[in-house]
Amino acid sequence: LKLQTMNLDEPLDVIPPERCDHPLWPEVERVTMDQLYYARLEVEDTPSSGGGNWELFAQDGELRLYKRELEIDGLVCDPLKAVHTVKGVTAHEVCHQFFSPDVRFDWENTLDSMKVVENINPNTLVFHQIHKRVWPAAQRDTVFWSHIRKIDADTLRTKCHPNSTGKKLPYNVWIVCNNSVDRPDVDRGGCLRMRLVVSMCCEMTIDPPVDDDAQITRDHLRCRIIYCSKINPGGWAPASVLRALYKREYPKFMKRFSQYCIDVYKDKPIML
Ligand code: 16C
Repeated sequence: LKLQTMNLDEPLDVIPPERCDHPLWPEVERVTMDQLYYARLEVEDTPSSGGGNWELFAQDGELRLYKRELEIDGLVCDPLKAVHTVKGVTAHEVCHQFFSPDVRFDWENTLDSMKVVENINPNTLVFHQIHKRVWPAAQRDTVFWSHIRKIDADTLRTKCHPNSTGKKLPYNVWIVCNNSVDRPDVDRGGCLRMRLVVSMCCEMTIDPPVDDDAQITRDHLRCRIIYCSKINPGGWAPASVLRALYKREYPKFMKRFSQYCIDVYKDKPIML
């Protein structure tokens, strides 16, 4: 039985991904695990392990945003890492809202249009998005696969944090990974095609701890959101406009999206 024909009501975390025979699947596996590792490296970790060299550019309460300046062929491609801690929501809930096409327009304000162009399996979709035009640059579009998964405790212990063994393990971790895919068949409609690698990694802790999951209420939930992005604008865009734009827009996005998740779930049963 192929995943494409499976019941969409099946909980996402019990779908064995290795059963997928889509040609993109090995890339989905590899990039998602790489992004999980990259996201969970602390900003102070050494450059040789993939961390370090981050420059704090915005801070507001628990929210911190870091950038690295990078230009490729004269285009600004600065990697971004944003870290936020929010209360009252689970890692699963936050990732579900970030992944689900049904609610994309409820929190995403960079879009003119969004379409699911392929359904790889219930936890992996291919999106085509046309973003709002930013003057004076040309309008951009993106085509990317988006994958959501729960990271089990064994994977966390053995693969994810070889250099921070003393650290308390989260109750669970969920990740959504978005990665550009070559799809010349998807009409650009006159846009320049941007390339991106984006991840939202959520680590959840129960604070204070409980003896039994049945005792968990929303007051116990702490969700650490690590949002990473690497975007190549794909063609001419003035560096100063681009840097001013992301410095203003990423903090707004992190605050808007996390508040949106809190509001959606505040009176709903907990989705662990
Ligand atoms: O991750 C986010 N959303 C996901 C679901 O939609 C998905 C999409 C990511 C693409 C976001 C890029 C939007 C750019 C719009 C216009 C670019 C015009 C360039 C010309 C400017 C002179 O993963 C949440 C996304 C939150 C976005 C915050 C706003 C960022 C603005 C700057 C983006 C360009 C960075 C380029 C490299 C430094």
